[in-house]
Amino acid sequence: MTQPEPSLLLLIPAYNEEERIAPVLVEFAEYFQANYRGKFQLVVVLNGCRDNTIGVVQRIAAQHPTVSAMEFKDPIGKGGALIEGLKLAPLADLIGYVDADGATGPKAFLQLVRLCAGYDCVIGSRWLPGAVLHQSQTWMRRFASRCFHAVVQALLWMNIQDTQCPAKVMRRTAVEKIHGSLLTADLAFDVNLLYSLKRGGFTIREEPTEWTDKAGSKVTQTLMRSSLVMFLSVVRLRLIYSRLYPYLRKPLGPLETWVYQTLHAPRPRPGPRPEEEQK
Ligand SMILES: Nc1nc2c(ncn2[C@@H]2O[C@H](COP(=O)(O)OP(=O)(O)O)[C@@H](O)[C@H]2O)c(=O)[nH]1
Ligand SMILES: [Mg+2]
Repeated sequence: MTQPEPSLLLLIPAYNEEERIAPVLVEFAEYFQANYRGKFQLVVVLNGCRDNTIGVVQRIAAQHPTVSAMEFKDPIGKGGALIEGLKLAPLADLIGYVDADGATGPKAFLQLVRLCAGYDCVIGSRWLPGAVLHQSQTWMRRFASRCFHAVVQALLWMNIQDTQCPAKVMRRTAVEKIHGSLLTADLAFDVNLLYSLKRGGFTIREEPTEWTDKAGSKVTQTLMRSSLVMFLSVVRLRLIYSRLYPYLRKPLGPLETWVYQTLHAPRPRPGPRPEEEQK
């Protein structure tokens, strides 16, 4: 008899996704029901949606009991939504996330899940040889992505080619250990997550994945502003882990509030107090 597989919780952050999310939820629910020999739960984490994403998710959830939703009224951002979703980590052995637009399909995600047997975290990569891009991002997005990668590498030295691919899966133990150090609510959340895992001594495997860029991205519509916010969040992360941070924490507080408010970006969680151990 074949061994059961670890229980799996898949989070999907969603903001105004009523047009794109339904087929993705059905595809994941059906694929995992047919192909996964462990408990599977899919939780959509919504916040501040101005459309009927919640209605669409509830309709699918009524037909597929593995699907459910968590909704937050405040504009907590994609990172903020994932920080909330990751609080559900005790529900499963493995916790992962993908985007609501189906850029990563269930088959590609399951490949990452199965690799997680040997690592604490497995992340999909669009920039490693072997990646299959059925539809690439626009050249502007790819250019922005490589500039961002250069900044992340220069400041944090993680040697990860694609920190931003939203196809990641982690062991519960790793998520629980680092959750308190997840402070970034915007799209640089992934960098914060990976940096915390590295600092915690957890193993990360970057694996070429299959990817189809989808129309309807909200990030592309606000690329300049999103990129600036992400850049500032990576600099902030660097500062938080610098020796100077105990002296910078106080003066930076009001500046941070002003910057994120001015840029209409979700506010990060406050950095650790000097007496708190930096994890
Ligand atoms: N919960 C939540 N999800 C968000 C927010 N902003 C973006 N997302 C989700 O993040 C994912 C990526 O967004 P998308 O516009 O496709 O960006 P792209 O694929 O990077 O171009 C999608 O699942 C969005 O619904 C947000 O503020 N809150
Ligand atoms: Mg997308």
